[in-house]
Amino acid sequence: MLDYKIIEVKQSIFEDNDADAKKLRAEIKEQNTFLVNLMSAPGSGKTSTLCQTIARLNGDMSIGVMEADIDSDVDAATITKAGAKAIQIHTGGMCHLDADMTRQGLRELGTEELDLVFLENVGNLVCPAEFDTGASKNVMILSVPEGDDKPLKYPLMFSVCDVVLINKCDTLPVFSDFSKTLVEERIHKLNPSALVIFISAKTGEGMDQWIDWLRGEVANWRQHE
Ligand SMILES: Nc1nc2c(ncn2[C@@H]2O[C@H](COP(=O)(O)OP(=O)(O)OP(=O)(O)O)[C@@H](O)[C@H]2O)c(=O)[nH]1
Ligand SMILES: [Mg+2]
Repeated sequence: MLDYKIIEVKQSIFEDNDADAKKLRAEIKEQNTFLVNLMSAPGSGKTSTLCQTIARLNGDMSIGVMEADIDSDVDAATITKAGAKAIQIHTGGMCHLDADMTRQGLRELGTEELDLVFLENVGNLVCPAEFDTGASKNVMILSVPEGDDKPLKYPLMFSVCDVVLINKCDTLPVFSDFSKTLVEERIHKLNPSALVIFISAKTGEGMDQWIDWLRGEVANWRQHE
């Protein structure tokens, strides 16, 4: 018997996803659950970063994770082992989640008693950027081996994010042509207010700054929005 549910979600029948996302944001605000949409290319370190995040926030906040994938449930199993409540969402071949698919996931996860929920979106840098999921904040991960030119190639993804985590910084000595200065310049040209944090989910580098940002945003959202 698995410790987590696996659900199949259907693409929304709503034509206006933006309006539905706005509605969902209000619904989850009522429940006092802060939702973060985490996006990246496959393998950039979403699940690893979430495991580190869960370990650091454990005891302070109750955390849930919705793992979205076209197939498989390996990430939900990893997150459950890390100590958070998880569900695996199968998207039926879709390469993104829209607001109603996110709503279906939240319903199955059960957000009562959860302070913070992460949606690990389907791994790719194109489709997820086009759909507002209803999350309070969008965060993306770019990992060092992918190269510092990705903001030039996938501008929409970098434009819709509140935070860009540059992961796998422990590999910088190997990928020595990756320029931290250049990648930050390219991101800020597209999105001047994006917060860029250099991290390693392997060594823990930069995690304090990421956790501080999360704590601050949750507290601010509870007070003001
Ligand atoms: N060296 C190094 N490896 C990392 C780091 N973060 C993740 N990895 C490795 O990168 C691989 C992919 O990590 P995941 O966390 O599964 O990445 P993901 O984005 O969740 O992958 P998908 O869900 O398949 O899109 C694994 O082998 C991790 O151990 C890091 O900071 N440094
Ligand atoms: Mg993953």
